[in-house]
Amino acid sequence: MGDIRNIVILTGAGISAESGLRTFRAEDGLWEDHPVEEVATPEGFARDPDLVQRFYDERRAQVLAAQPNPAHEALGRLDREFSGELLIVTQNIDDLHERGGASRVLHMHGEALSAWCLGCDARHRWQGTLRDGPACPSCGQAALRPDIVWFGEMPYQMDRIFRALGQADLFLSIGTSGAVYPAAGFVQHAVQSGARALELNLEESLGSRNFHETRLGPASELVPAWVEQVLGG
Ligand code: BV8
Repeated sequence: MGDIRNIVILTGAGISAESGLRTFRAEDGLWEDHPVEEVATPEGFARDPDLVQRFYDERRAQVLAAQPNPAHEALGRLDREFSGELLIVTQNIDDLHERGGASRVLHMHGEALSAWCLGCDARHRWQGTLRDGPACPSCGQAALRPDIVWFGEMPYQMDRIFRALGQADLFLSIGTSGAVYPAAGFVQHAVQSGARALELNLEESLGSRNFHETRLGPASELVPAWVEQVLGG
């Protein structure tokens, strides 16, 4: 692994599963009899804002109650000790990568602990409820929505992500089913740009065929072992 100078890591709900945050597949994508795709959309928010605000209030509270697991902490160690280029692109809206010690983290689908004002476009760190229409700290309007990328919305910082994928010599995917685009297409882009592709997941994913190697098992075991291999190697 000595020749690895530029790593891009994509993480999904599976890396936070052992921290007690449920994955989408485990939930069968349902919440109060609504498919997540229905709740996590601008149309769903327009149709029933209180239902959607309750959904994210609940996710926000779960994130605050969760703790990073050994997989998050191993990536924190990698971030501190790996001297090359590193970018952790996460689909997750929790802050467990940061609390696990990583700093080079990009939340492509937004963050549960951030609120976005539709009145003035400001974003604010937010831990409480958004249900009762709190005033935006910047403009005072009651126009705050979860700072989350919903289905049909453009994920954040796509240009930066594709630049990193084009320069990576290792693309690592951890705990994602490969069901959601554009994240699910990142591996092909990285491989076309010459990167080696490694997948760490509990089970075969929809994208496993795109990887040079897939290791099956829980992230809390596979990720620390891989970090040791990269840093020790
Ligand atoms: C966009 C925030 C365009 C919300 C999320 C038809 C075909 C192809 C694409 C589409 C289509 N129809 C629509 C689309 C596009 C759509 C899409 O891909 N839909 C899917 C359902 C087909 N994508 C979008 O809409 C995206 N935007 O395309 O914009 C555009 C263009 C121009 C201008 C404007 C817009 C936006 C997608 C983002 C949606 N928001 N999250 C929230 O979190 O509440 S997606 C959400 O679901 C997550 O963020 C994540 O991305 C996804 C779930 O995926 P995973 O993270 O992989 O989680 P999952 O549960 O599926 O899998 C967990 C894995 O972990 C499993 O494999 C399991 O085995 C493993 N695991 C479990 N335990 C462990 C483990 N592994 C290791 N250790 C363990 N212990």
